[in-house]
Amino acid sequence: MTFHERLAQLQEAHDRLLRRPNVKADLGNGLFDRYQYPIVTAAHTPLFWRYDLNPQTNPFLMERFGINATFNAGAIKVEDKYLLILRVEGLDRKSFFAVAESPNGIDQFQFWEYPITMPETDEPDVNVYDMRVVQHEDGWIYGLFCTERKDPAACPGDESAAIAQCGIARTRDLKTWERLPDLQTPSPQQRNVVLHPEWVAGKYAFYTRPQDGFIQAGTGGGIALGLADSMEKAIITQETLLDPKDYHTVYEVKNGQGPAPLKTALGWLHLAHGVRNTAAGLRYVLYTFLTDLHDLTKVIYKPAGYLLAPEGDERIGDVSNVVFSNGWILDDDGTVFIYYGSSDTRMHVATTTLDRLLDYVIHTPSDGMRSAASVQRLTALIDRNKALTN
Ligand code: M1P
Repeated sequence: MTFHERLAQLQEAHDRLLRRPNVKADLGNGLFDRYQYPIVTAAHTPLFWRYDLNPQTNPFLMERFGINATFNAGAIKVEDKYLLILRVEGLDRKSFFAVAESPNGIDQFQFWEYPITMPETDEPDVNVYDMRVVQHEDGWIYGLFCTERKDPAACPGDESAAIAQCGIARTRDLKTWERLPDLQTPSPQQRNVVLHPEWVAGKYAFYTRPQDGFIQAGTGGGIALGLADSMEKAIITQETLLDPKDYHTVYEVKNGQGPAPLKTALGWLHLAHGVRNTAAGLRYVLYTFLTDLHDLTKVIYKPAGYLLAPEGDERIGDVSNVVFSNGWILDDDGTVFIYYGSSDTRMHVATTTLDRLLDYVIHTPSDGMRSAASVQRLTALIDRNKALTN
């Protein structure tokens, strides 16, 4: 096959992938709909990223910049376009951010020509990932993300010890970004930090996830809230735990805020991930809770268990048995697009409505914390259903 024949075939396959309509999968659970296909994969990245298209310098038309995965995207709707700010990971394991846009939020996602050039601080990032994008009341769009660097205190020979901190950048158009100093908190490590979209007592409010080590949350047990006076030098001196990890739950090992919460008439609706231990390793699922409109540290409803867990092909990938969300979009008609990465490999969407999510969060009892309590709850439901048919 000639260079040009191969290129034509690659282009045809890529076009077909980008045009492929997505369809709702099966009956669903009444709460949300999954879709048949992932919405963004490594194969969605432009051919002109992956290939040198010059026959002189790449006669075999081979990939010169391979992409390993596209996942854990922040999300925002701007001028009728659904935008994902993806974590794109190359074959070299380094992640960077790139925007893909869709006209409808469920298919036809197409990458912008260039990835985001994220300015660095005086201490260069080794790896950046999992951006939460928030349109704040102050007029800026902020991107908060994890910046990872080698732990200077690592024992000799330990090439995996790292320090995770919250990087902060802001933009007006998602193309040009201004980097601000990293967030300072009392915790030695931070991941999954999210900016609250509104002022709180005239300050910026952050959901944090204090953790003792790079992987282990340790005593830093849960989602916390902290306030800072400015974004130009964001310093949190106190973190108040609002959603702790808990024994024998889907968030027994650790948890983390997903995207920024959605404001509803009944409270702030949160999406988060919870992590539990299994013999096969960690299992990541998504769960929800509602906090008080005025006291952001007060959880007023929290259904037992998970909202969404890895299913089918989602269960397999670079880090299997993981779903992770750091982006969702609430449309004007009440539709909610939940964007989630599966197994650190690809992006999916699930759609629902704000009404459904609120119905779920308010009417699903909280965790009874014992098997007997679950049986009691199930028996009561069966009794009520039997009474309907008798
Ligand atoms: O590999 C699973 C996830 O692990 C981390 O999440 P957490 O900090 O809660 O453990 C993140 O690196 C995330 O990107 C990843 O999906």
